[in-house]
Amino acid sequence: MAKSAGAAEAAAAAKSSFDVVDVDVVVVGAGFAGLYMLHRLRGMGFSARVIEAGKGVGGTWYWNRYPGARCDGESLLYSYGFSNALQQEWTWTERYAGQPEILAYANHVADRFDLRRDIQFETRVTAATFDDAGGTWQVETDRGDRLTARYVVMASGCLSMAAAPKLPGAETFTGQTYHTGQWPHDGVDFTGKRVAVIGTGSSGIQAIPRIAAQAKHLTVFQRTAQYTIPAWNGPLDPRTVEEFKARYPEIRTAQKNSFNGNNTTFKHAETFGVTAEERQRIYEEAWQKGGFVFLATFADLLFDKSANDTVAEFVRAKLRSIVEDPQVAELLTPKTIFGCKRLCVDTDYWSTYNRDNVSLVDISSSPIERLVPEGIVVAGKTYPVDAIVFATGFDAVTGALDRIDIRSTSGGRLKAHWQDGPRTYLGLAIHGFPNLFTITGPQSPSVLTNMMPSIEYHVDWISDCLAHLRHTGKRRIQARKEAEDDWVTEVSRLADGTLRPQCNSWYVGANVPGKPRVYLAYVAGIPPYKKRCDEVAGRGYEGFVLA
Ligand code: NA7
Repeated sequence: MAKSAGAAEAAAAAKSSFDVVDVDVVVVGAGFAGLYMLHRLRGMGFSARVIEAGKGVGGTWYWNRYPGARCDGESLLYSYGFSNALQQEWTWTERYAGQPEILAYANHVADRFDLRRDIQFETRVTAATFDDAGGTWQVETDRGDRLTARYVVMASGCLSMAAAPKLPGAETFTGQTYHTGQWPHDGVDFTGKRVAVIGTGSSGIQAIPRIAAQAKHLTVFQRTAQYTIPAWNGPLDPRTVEEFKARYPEIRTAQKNSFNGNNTTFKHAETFGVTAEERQRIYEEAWQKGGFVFLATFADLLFDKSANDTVAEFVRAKLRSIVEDPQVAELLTPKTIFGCKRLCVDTDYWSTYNRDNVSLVDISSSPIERLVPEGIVVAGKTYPVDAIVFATGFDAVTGALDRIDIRSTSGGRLKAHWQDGPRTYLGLAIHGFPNLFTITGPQSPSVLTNMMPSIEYHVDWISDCLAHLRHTGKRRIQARKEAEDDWVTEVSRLADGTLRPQCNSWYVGANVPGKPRVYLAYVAGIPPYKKRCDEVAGRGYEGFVLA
């Protein structure tokens, strides 16, 4: 979306490619999933090639460089646990790491484990075809490479395909346009500029206070008001870091077995099991702690609407105490189910609306009509701006897979197989597409959890599976149709038992016009998921055909 792509990157686009390669495994993507997958494959003696669109490693943290970009999970837990040496030598500086620090960490990992020599950068995989007769994948790239591999692992990310609305008149707008997920690498200076931000999800909520502090005027276009909890971010106390390092092995084990990979446990089972005063005290304590811990107050918050109303009203009252103008406060007040859309974690978001240079335009009932040369038109009124920031999110979870023409001679096109929504077995494999694995794919816990332990679990499961195939002399693994059918049913049944599918979130694909409305993740948490996947492997890959 950004008009200034950066001269350095354009120049680097002439780099040579690998032409023809024959490897055991092609891995798509060099984010945290691809890096660890490559490390494991190397350790097992498999030859591998990683194909990465960016000029560097880091995936989502390579692309999302907008002001204020920061992880909403705590840094001491949002990091790899597979190497104790790594976690002892790396020291996080803030409670929630900013994008530059996370990207530095990804680069450190790539260097420390000497991963770059098997990564082909600035290359996009365009197609992957499984030849049933030969039992191999042929992978094609936008540079004309053809790679042959026995296995393909999609480590292409859950939030890697930026989505922006196609607005009438977009080509007439004379200012600059940016997308938070494709931010220019040399940064953007908004000093003296009139800026519009469209979108108030996690990215918008992080960027808005920072842009407001720099721009002459900021106009926020909000379609849905969001719940957001303060991060209370700050420097990490060195003693806390040392304590963590001393206990890391046990902390990582607990993380891998906790509900969402963050070692949070529900404080109370039932919202109405305590008095109203006690409830208020619990919510206040969670507010003071900040971040996602808020969702761990009562276990029934995402099951019982009246329970959910209590937390929603607590957060709305906080909003009213922060935002000075009652009309603005009313527009900012979320009306949806608390935690149904992804909860946002912020620094000074609501108080930003007390600034004189910030205004809010409600587009919930009257969407943006069009862009004109000087700005944005809503309900017949033109808002003149010099720059527009699209904080409009991603074609989440399935977008990065859909953009590749994935086919097999017996299964046809993946897009056709998924026309009514993704169909997988365990969120790891797809019937009709042998020897293809997805890391944190649709219908796994993925985006509802801390991605790092979820990535590590999937990479380890896939690695064990490949080792098993090699050990047993098998060359092909494919999910059975019945196993996939059952898993698809199970994932929807679990989601339908909660309040989660009841709002227009990216978890159901509602942000992308025409995307089938299907809950994209497994909602029951890591422990039952892991148990199931471990059992499948323990029973000789039950539900798969090995040949
Ligand atoms: P999100 O969470 O999908 O937020 C996108 C925002 O953009 C959200 O407020 C949307 O409103 C808004 N949006 C999307 N399309 C439009 C159009 N056409 N017009 C107006 N507004 C629109 O993306 P983020 O990048 O903020 O965060 C993604 C994830 O990254 C996040 O959940 C974390 O996991 C990290 P809507 O709510 O759909 O009405």
